[in-house]
Amino acid sequence: MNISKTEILELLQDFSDNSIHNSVSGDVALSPQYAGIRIFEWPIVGVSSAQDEIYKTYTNPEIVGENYLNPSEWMDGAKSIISIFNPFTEHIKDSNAGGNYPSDEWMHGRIEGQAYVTAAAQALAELIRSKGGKAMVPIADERFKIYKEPKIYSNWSERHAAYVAGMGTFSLNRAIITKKGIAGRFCSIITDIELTADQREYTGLYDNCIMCKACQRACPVDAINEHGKSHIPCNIFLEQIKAEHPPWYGCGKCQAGMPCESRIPPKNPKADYSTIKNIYDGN
Ligand code: B12
Repeated sequence: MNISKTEILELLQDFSDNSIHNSVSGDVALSPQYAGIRIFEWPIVGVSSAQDEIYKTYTNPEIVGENYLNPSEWMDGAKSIISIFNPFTEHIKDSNAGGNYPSDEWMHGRIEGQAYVTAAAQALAELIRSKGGKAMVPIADERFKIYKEPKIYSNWSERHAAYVAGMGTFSLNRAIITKKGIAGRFCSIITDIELTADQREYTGLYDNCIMCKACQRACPVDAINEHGKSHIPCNIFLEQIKAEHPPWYGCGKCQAGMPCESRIPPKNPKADYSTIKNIYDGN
């Protein structure tokens, strides 16, 4: 059983261009003008090995959490993890830059966008299965769970899989900055096919962040400071938005319009990462 990274990318690009899930349908559009807008551009992909030692550290409560399940716990015989980053279209990003309230388009990106992201990962898993391999999508598995105690985290973290797969590093606001930027959504697939793992072109957790603090200034609820982002005020704000627009919500002011929105910003030799706390206020 063999599948190349080129085949993987081609499938995802084709899905991106042709799936009905990659646009807002008229039935759910928050306003008729959003009907048919495209949600994501073509994705980028990174691969990590299920044997990578970093995965073994993720049950540490200071990294992900004690209920974290490593790739072999999700799937017997796991060999590779494919991490996919789906960058939002310019329309979605531009609509949400500035202000203190998420744009309707961004909220569509959060809700309908997540449906697309899962569907694309499932389509790739299906391709692998059709060729005789095993594949599963953790966030679509019935065991996937988000915990609220002792902090907010899930038993499979897309950002932490992306970090191992060489996709990018964390930022002051803790989201991952990839070569296609920060504004987008991740998904991942665990498979028993052996793909060559990508090299990580970084050594530090925050290497792609230039510590410009633009996200700190943009956060509507002051959740970000020099220590990083406290997930609690961020979560409270998201809950408030959801109560106002069920089931839609989102924020992303720390992503849209930022210097890292669509790329890794040019390095800042003066960036000082020493103030960032890897774990902030227990969250
Ligand atoms: C729960 C959750 C939240 C919680 C926050 C809780 C949290 N802890 O992250 C709330 C509801 C507040 C939230 C908010 C948002 N979220 Co959210 N969220 C998630 C979810 C479901 C799980 C996150 C998780 O488990 N984190 C684990 C914890 C422990 O992470 P952490 O503390 O930040 O990690 C630090 C430590 O691990 C530390 N560290 C210390 N030692 C070491 C050692 C090593 C080796 C490593 C790697 C790290 C490390 O480094 C990390 C960064 O500081 C993921 C989806 C998923 N299944 O992964 C999406 C996800 C993180 N969210 C996402 C987004 C987009 C958002 C929002 C912008 C909302 C929106 N869509 O409009 C906001 C703000 C994002 C931000 N800046 O953080 C995206 C991020 C995309 C990106 N570019 O990175 C994700 C990946 C969803 C997706 N499918 O793409 N989210």
